[in-house]
Amino acid sequence: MVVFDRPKSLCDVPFHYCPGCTHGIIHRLVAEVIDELGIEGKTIGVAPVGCSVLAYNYFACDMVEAAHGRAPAVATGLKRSDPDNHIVFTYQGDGDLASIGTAETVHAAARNENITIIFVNNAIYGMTGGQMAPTSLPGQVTQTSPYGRDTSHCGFPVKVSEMLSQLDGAGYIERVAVNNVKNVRNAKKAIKKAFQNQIDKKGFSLVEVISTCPTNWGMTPDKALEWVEEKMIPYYPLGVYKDRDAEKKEEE
Ligand SMILES: Cc1ncc(C[n+]2csc(CCOP(=O)(O)OP(=O)(O)O)c2C)c(N)n1
Repeated sequence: MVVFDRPKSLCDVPFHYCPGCTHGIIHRLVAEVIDELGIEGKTIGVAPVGCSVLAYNYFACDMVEAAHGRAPAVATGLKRSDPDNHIVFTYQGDGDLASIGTAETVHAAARNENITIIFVNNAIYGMTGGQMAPTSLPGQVTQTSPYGRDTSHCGFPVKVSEMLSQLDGAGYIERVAVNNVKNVRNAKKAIKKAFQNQIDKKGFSLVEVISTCPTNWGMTPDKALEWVEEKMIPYYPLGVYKDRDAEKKEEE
């Protein structure tokens, strides 16, 4: 009996990610969802700039590379060119989505673009060597905040899910984590819903996944998982921030 297998939507190549980085788990969840929904033939992913820039090597579907932060704009074009036959997702880090790409993200949500965004928040710029990100926590030590993020001159983190949930255009926004089995299961449910919403033409869906970067956080993989539980989740509470569908049902 086969109890564990590689999803068809993941290519048979080793990931380049560092030990303890959770990009690999999130890739797997996205691939499992694509398989389960039977959309592998029509799915187009938009790969970002950041550690997951090589996502086009890993997902066995069509992939398009976007300039840093511009994935929601590229996804908009791909989706609108054939809305009935393209299932389009972006896969973006916090530097990508919440810094250089803030405008594209906010306006794609405001327009209620029928796309799915997987937003990987590891509170740091991973690929470029661990600089402070828009989501780095107050007090967090990074390459560019060696004494800890000082909010008096670096300002405060951007809470993407809270911010986007204020927009009438945003359909579904949920924050999840992948630091333990229970959270991984919930993350998969949220990712599946975000793709199903697109199939059902329900509009803009974004899943924020709290992720790890042991290398740039300067931690072992197990300490990084503890840091997610003790520091990140209290600052970025998990849960559904917006579900237009559920709100409509409540009103009825
Ligand atoms: C226009 C532009 N500016 C800056 C860069 C440099 N750059 C590459 S990756 C990156 C940060 C990526 O961080 P994040 O999106 O958080 O993803 P992670 O690597 O942590 O997964 C930056 C600033 C670039 N490639 N293009």
